[in-house]
Amino acid sequence: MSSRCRMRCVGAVSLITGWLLYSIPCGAAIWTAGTSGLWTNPATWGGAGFPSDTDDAIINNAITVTLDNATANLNSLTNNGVLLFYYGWSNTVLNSTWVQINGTVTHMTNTDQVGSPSVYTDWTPDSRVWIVCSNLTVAPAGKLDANGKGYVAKTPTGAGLAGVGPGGGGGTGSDWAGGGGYGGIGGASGVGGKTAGGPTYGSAAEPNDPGSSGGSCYNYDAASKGGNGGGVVRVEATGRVTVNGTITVNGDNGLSNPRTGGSGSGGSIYIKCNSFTGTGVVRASGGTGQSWDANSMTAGGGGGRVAIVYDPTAQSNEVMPSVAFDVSGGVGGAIPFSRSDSGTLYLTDTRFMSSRAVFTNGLALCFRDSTNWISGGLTAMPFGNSHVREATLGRRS
Ligand SMILES: [Ca+2]
Repeated sequence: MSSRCRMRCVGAVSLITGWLLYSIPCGAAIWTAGTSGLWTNPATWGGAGFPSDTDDAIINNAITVTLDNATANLNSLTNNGVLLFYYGWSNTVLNSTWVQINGTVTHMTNTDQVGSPSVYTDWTPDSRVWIVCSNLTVAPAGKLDANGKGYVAKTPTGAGLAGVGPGGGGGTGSDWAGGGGYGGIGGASGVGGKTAGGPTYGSAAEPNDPGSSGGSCYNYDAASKGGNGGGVVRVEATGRVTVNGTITVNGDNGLSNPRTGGSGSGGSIYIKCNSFTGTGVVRASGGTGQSWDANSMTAGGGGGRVAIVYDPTAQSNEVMPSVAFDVSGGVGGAIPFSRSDSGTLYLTDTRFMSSRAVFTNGLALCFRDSTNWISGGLTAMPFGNSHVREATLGRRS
């Protein structure tokens, strides 16, 4: 049931960020989801309809609302529970002037499992987090979590199975399989690198693809399945995006029992905004490999892709972010050939980094220690494979 806007609309969500005080102005009516269900089902909101243009929507703690179509053009959404984006790549979008994430936002796992690795047009993604807003705030306890929601690995059936997605890892080995690729190449696996990791694909400046899965091993069961790729988070904001919590689209680890599936690659995070700030974590790392025994080493998944695109003038007036970015490739099992490449982090310019940072055509790679941005770049690992590299951006936890 909706109700008229009261003062709590402003007071409950006021934030102080640096010297800036801002709050969510009242919309036309407040709708509160107190029952889990579909966004478009009136029962979710008390039975009298669902949020329409210029309204405020609140999802209560412990309630899951499944977004099954585009929302109206809301004034605000305050999510204290779970907002689940259902299938509908081109129409399932949250439209809201103000978005406050205190709980969890996620999406369905992508379903396409038919196609060839390395053939981009074979793959049709069907679920992602997609937010179109003016201002988005992810509170310290809030999270946009699409870990393992990209392309899903196949269960072994007696033959080696390639990974799923444009960067699916190889699956020809009896005891090992390659990691999925995306922003970075997936790790190869096996003595001499017999089973290849998956390739890179997609855009660094506007990433919008799910991560790919690792391959699955020959003649073993579900316990040797590859890891799924990471999912997709897309934010288009005309104002400020503040990330004090976490945004993660990591690939899953390959399973190892008794043989090994390749790990999944990280997915994509694209944030286009006027300005960006916060103290949280943005991560699209590949899954970590496992070691069952000396003949069974899983490959790591390649890193995903992160792009933060802002207006340089607006950003120059913004509180400097201390967000940690991580697009690392997953570390493989004990055999060093199992390592993978890091992914890509794209930023509009160099202002987030010290003068020591390394840049190539707008692509920035850097580390952050506990207090400062420091330069990083890639470290070549001396294992005789030109694309076997590893890098970590930001802190790992
Ligand atoms: Ca397909």
